[in-house]
Amino acid sequence: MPLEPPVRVVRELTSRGYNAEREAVTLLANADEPAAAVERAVDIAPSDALTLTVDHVREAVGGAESRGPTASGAGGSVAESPSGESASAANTPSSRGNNSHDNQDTGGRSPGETTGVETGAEESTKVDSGTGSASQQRTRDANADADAGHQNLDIAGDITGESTGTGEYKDFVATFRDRYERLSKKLRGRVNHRPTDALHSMPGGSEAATVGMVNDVRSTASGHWLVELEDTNGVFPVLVMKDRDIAAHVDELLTDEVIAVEGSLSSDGGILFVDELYFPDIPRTHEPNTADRHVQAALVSDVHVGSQEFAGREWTTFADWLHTEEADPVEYLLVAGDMVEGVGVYPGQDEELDIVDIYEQYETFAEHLKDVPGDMEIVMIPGNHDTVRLAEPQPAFDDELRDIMSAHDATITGNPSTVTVEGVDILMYHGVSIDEVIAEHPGEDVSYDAPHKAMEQLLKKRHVAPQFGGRTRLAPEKEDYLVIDEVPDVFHTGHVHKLGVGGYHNVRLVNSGCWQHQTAFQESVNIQPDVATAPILDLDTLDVTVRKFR
Ligand code: D5M
Ligand code: FE
Ligand code: ZN
Repeated sequence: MPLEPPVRVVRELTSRGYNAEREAVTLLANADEPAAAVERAVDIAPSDALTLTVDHVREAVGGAESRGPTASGAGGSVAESPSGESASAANTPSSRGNNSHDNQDTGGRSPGETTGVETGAEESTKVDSGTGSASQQRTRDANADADAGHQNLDIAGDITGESTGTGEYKDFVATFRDRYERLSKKLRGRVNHRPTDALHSMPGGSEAATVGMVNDVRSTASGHWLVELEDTNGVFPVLVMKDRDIAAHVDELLTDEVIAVEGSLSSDGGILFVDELYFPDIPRTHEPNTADRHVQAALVSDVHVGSQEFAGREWTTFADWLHTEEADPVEYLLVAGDMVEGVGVYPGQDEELDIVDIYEQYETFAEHLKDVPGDMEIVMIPGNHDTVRLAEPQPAFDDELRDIMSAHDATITGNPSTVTVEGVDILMYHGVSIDEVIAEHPGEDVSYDAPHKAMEQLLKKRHVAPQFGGRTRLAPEKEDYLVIDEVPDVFHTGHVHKLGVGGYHNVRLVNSGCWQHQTAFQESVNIQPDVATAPILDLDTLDVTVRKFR
């Protein structure tokens, strides 16, 4: 049993401005005189060191003084750990790792159909795959060098440093042209498509198909749906009859998304009667990548430091838990935007600010980040409350903010970005368009209580923010960075402050909750935020365990 709980050691180090590797904390907590060991380790560490390493501590405590963590009773070393709850969303996508089971038929049950999140279980009954605490001792020494260089992290699709848009009309044309090109490519194989100008010259009554961007959706006097599709050659009206099954899909349409339709031309050739409607979608056969060892990532977002409602106590509980043996496999922390509350984001927001200076907000956020084990890899993208341009794609934090948040040497990238962690492709997107998908979607299945259902819609449309001109602000760029070109293995969003875990065609979907208690606005619209929940993703199975820290 350690003489000093690791969390107390962490506090002590944090108060002296140090971040520490978990192994270092364990060693200190197990030293004969932890307080003295902390003193010596701090003395030994160079004054410009941000992270206290195992080597510093070894030097401080000397080989003989340190005892390994006890194998018995994990509870002993987590004396101040949360009485958290956990639940598992199992039923994973099939693995294609080295040890993958042969061509399993995944056709029957996609994770989306089978995954549920139960949040009632006690921590003691958690569904964590049965690894005993004795075997959970951190053995990361061997990996220390690898950890240092972000070897297991790769970034793609990041706008940072690539922005060329000037906001002029011609830039928007380029963005939309690129969107059309890339999404129509995904649809062209499925229909024998004709450009809109060719449709105009086909004889009435012909069978025809086209791929277009949705310009407008209207209902006719008799209740049918008239959809105007646009391609690079012009526009063409198509009609979906209200009694057809596909009419349900019309309700899901957002303007500016790209679809394909197939049917027959009217006798005068002026309109296409639709028999089939296709979304770019992702294939059901997607086989997700998985890590080849047991390693986990905590997927969080919406920390909102600086808000009076920031759940600081709960964040601390979470950070403390990350120092426990139980959290040993959690080597990555992904933060999907809204690090801070920001200033002037919504009318009247200043009345709910705890910290009014934006830089002070980031400084305080950085302090909270220091509570997280120093050897965790952190990835951050901005959200709509952060200090980067609001229009998407959002570039990563600038140098000044990076400096403020430098303690962890985090990977700081744009919104959206695809982050490859241990071979698993995770599409991170803050999630402003989720508000829009929920607002526009007719059915009750897509709601704030099921944000992952809105995420399914985004995957189906192969675009993280299909609709232009609504809540989601888009920046014109040479390319459309918001197209979901490659199928991710995991889609991670936040923004709506509601927890959602699901799956769609073998892609794991996670919408993080938040670290901000209910705001006056949320109260006015009756949104109950999911505060202090941390979905923990198994990178080797893509299972998710939801942990609560309140
Ligand atoms: O967004 C948190 C959630 O609350 C998201 O669904 C938007 C919504 N929200 C919060 N405040 C407002 C106001 N004032 N108007 C409209 N929608 C709002 P977040 O990005 O954390 O503010
Ligand atoms: Fe938020
Ligand atoms: Zn947000």
